[in-house]
Amino acid sequence: MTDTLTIPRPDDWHLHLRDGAMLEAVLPETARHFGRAIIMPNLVPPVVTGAQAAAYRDRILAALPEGMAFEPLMTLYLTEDTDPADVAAAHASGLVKAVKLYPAGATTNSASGVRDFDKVRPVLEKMAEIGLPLCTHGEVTDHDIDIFDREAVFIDRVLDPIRAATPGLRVVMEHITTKNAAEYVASQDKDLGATITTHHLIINRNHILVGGIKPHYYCLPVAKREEHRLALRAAAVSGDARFFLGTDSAPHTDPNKESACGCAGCFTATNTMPLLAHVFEEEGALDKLAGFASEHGPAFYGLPVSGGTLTLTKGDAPVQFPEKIESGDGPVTVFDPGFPVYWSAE
Ligand code: OTD
Ligand code: ZN
Ligand code: ZN
Repeated sequence: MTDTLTIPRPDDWHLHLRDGAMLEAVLPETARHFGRAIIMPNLVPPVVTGAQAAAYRDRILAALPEGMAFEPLMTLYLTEDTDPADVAAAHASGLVKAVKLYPAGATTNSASGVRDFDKVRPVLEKMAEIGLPLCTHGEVTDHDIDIFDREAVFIDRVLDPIRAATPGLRVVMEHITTKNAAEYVASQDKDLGATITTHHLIINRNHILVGGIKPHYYCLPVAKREEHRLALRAAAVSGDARFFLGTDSAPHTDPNKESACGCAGCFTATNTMPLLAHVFEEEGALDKLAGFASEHGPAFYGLPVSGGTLTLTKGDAPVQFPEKIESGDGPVTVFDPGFPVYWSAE
């Protein structure tokens, strides 16, 4: 038996491409299936200015293999010194599609993020005025807040106050991992959206910790209890246009993952679309996949749906995805869902 599903070409509304040799290795994995992606700015040093974003976009396009079509949608890394005029110019030129808020220290390469939210108020006000979305890594970093509670506390202490103080600011709560976030987003207006990753629809915290520590399932925000995973699945297949795909595919080499202090990040670019077909089929919601992966994101960002299509095919035998991809920096392990997948994408 073979099932096929054709959807408009999907986009990834949260992606880490890195730079240099890693960029070269991972870019084709995304460009094979996706039309566009929101490119995270957490390089070392971060992409802070419009000029840096333009240079990074050129490096991405230069790394794109001949014959592949892919549009990087650039973002700026918000710092306490970000200049509202530079942000407005980068937006007006069409270069930049969002600004990224990292609470300082929340995740990989976020040391230059925001400590004092009052300092970025002029930038947020400018963004509300010009309709430029704010993407948020929604976790507080207070040492006394348990890591499993950091997303829920961020909503109360940071996100809700910022939105109340900045009417008209469009915000994407990225890579949501809790029922609390799904419920908060669903209870708000259309100025708030949320991305959901592939891996958070598949793993809960037991996958990381039961039977030995699994570094390739460790990412931030860390996967939560099963009830949260189920709430994310319900949101993803709900058809509610505020929820859309952002893989947060975040490559690290195996030595950097399999270490006494392993890096956070799951690399899902290679098999995300087949995994999503599996998940949506399991939920009896294959008809909702086009909305989640291809339509809701562009609608939030005010862009047309990507041109072209992607066809997902379910075969009789499990698909063998590569276990690793090779990069000039070393091997990168591809996310293993832990169950057989019969879907492939082309
Ligand atoms: N989470 N790893 C990374 C970023 C994200 O919070 C994120 O966006 C990374 O490696 O850049 C991760 O686990
Ligand atoms: Zn993040
Ligand atoms: Zn990310």
